[in-house]
Amino acid sequence: MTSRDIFYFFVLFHMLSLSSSSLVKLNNGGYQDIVIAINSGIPENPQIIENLQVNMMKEASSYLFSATKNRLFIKSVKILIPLHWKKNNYLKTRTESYDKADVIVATPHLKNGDDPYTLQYGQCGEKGIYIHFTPDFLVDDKLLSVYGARGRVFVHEWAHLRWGVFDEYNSLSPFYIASSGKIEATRCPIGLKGVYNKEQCTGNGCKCSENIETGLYEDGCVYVPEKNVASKQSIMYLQALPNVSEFCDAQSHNTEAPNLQNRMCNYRSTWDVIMNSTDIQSTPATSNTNIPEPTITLHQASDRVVTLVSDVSGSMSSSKRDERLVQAAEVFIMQIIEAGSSVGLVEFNGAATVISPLVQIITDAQRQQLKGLLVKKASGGTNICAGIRKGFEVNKGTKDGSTYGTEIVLLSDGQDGNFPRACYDEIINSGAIIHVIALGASAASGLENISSETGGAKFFATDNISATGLIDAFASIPSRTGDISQQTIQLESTASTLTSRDCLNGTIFIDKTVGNNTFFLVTWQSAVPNINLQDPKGKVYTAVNFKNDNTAKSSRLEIPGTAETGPWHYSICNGLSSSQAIGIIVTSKAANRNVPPVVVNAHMNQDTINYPKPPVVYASVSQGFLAVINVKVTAIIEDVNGKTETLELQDNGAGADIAKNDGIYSQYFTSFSVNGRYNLKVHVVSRQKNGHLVLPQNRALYIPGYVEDGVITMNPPRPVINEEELVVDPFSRSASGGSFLMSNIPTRLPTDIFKPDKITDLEARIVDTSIVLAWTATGDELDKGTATSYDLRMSINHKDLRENFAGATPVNISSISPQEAGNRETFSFVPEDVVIENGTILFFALVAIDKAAKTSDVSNIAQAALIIPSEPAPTTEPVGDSSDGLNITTITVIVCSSVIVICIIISITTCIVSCQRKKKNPELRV
Ligand SMILES: [Ca+2]
Ligand SMILES: [Ca+2]
Repeated sequence: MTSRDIFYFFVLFHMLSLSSSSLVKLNNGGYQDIVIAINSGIPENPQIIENLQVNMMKEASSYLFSATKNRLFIKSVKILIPLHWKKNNYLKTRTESYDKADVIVATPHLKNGDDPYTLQYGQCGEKGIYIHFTPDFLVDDKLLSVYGARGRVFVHEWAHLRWGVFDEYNSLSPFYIASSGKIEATRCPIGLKGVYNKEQCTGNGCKCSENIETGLYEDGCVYVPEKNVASKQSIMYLQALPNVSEFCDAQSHNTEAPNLQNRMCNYRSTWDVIMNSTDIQSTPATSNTNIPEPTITLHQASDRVVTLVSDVSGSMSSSKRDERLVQAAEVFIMQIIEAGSSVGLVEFNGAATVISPLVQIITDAQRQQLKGLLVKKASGGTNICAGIRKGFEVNKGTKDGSTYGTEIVLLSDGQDGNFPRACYDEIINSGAIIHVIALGASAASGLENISSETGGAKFFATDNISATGLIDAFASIPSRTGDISQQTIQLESTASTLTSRDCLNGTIFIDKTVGNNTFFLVTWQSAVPNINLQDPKGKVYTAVNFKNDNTAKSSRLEIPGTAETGPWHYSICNGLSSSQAIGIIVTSKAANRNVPPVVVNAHMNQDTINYPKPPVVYASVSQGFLAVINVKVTAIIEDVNGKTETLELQDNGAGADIAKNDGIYSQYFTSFSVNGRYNLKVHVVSRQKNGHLVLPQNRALYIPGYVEDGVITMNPPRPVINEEELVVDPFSRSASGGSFLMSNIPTRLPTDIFKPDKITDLEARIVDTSIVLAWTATGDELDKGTATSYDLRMSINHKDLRENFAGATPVNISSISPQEAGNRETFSFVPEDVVIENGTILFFALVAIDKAAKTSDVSNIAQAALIIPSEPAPTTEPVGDSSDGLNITTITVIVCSSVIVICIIISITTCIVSCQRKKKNPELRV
């Protein structure tokens, strides 16, 4: 191995440890550089910093150490202070930023409670995106009895974020019928004691009754835990109880509870999943329990400093790259970069040149000044390190002369054998963030690594001139401040090569969350096209209202003030006798500082995907910290040759999508054919008022109250959000999801690559003498296409079916042929050799088989139960006023009077559907 090989080995190794966007490192059991960022919208409050430092992180470290059985602790934490908080000799930020922080502290825009939660939508064992705490959670001590001590809550959330485990409670499915026939609260371990009580009640009105239709406790009934239980488990259920200090393990795990942990992790315990994480696997337990206290440092960003470092080497003249660069850089300067930022310009080929030192954007004049310096050019070789060094030089033109926390936007189309080797150390030591845009098929391979190492974003634009990839990249460079009101939001981005007289027509919806600084930009190749743009009130704008720019080859209209809300129709026609590529890009900003705009963020499950691991596309649509559901999300994936694939992303809880109605829209991408870079772009459109806001999932449990020495003390009930505030106006959004790399794809792909994806939403019920089953069809290739057949099995024992599917009783299901993936399947049959009678509990699971005889993993297990209660009149045991009133057994054996058919489905999805039917919007209750 040469020294160069060793270097690249090092770089590669370093990269692999940084597959998520987090910059956290694990070193001898200590987590280093956990980033906690405070949102810029929060008024200055030293108590937040104090409580993070003194009470949360120190407590979290020792709790974490004991929870991981003397392995892991917190070594160092960086707290990022908002720019507008007064200067206090805080350290300068380097590559840390709000948008890449592990933990964010921010206020929810609707007063919807203070539930801490983790944004997590990967598979079992995969890392989450971030943890969210509200300022009230951090400073209001009254909330300690609702969520438990802050350090403990941190560890609960850290387990979601870092090890990909899920909650053991389920606010949508709080009760279930156990194999024993008893009603149980969804929890782990099952032995954890408590009582069933109404949340809002007084005196005798607190008794819980059973719902005659479901056989479970009625709405408003909650499980109130006993405070001083001996059990040490479980942190993913009730970390707030004083003695709880461990995760549920294989012995104590409750496999029957209808929670996300069981569904996502195939009925494994949380500790089992955590034990298999690389964090635990790489860290032996220690006998030395004397762990150091975490080092906590405070950092504050300065005003934004960005230098655009553009490649002008000879190859930039091919495929009009130089022209398209000027066009896209102009959009960045005129529309994207926020006022107050300082911008510099550098060009490089074999050597680098400063085109402009830093200019602070105050008015439009500075934007015009910078724009005037953009000229298309292309000659010479490619020396990326020279460009970056020159960029650092420009960025040093700040007050303190440091590159820490400054940014470089690096665009290159060329190969450079010396990159990043020749400047790797300088880049890492600079403390600067480097965003990269790779252009064309032969851009240097090391670009993305540099972006990941420095916390930057990465994009790829092809040479397809009728695509908007390059502008999308510039438009999607994140504003790192967390000040969403200043962030440019793309509403539309589309382009096409139009023949003579051909038109690009469409409608975009401007909703009330956006509308300031709205720009309509029309790009063209040869001549200004005929433009007709009509606002919602019928006002028409034509090409004469647009400012035309012959250098950037674009026409721009800025709408003064706040743009009219509603549909804007456009028709852009090529008036030439020859073809030309024409595009339209619409950007806007928040209409109101205090109302966060609806945004979409898209990305792949990994930056580098090694065949045959299936790539997954994710798009999260949200407003503030609420998820937006029921909207249409389309992903467009473009390969290195410009070939595109369009996918409708789903929020249906089937296939790649782990949870229904959580505002995370997902889909597998299976139609790849070549290795190399791909780019991802998403469009979101909601044409009617179908869009709806819901609370995020994976929230820490809001503990309704406690039982202590036989006395029930309830916490205040959660606030309820006004339904009207949750309706989302029609809107349009567009965003780049960055680039990803596919590798190891063989030249000759097999005709069948993937097995059908696991079915995760099987449900079963008993209707008279029949069993009725329903599930979402999976596909031949994961969740694509049509499987060939199903194999359905039943058992009277959950464990037997789970552990030995092949040995369970087969059910003849040959009468149905699978439908195309995504469709709802139903199947009913009368079981032979089983008499359906009072007390019958049956379990079902199935697999799908494809054309190549590949078999899916075994589905979730669905339960069908028939309980015919014999006791008349519904009653419940009074709680707290009898000596054994706290014994759950005495409560759960009491059943309601009429004959009921009970259907319990061990699937979150089903509950969401049924709960919504029962209650108009259960997610509103927080
Ligand atoms: Ca989803
Ligand atoms: Ca297949």
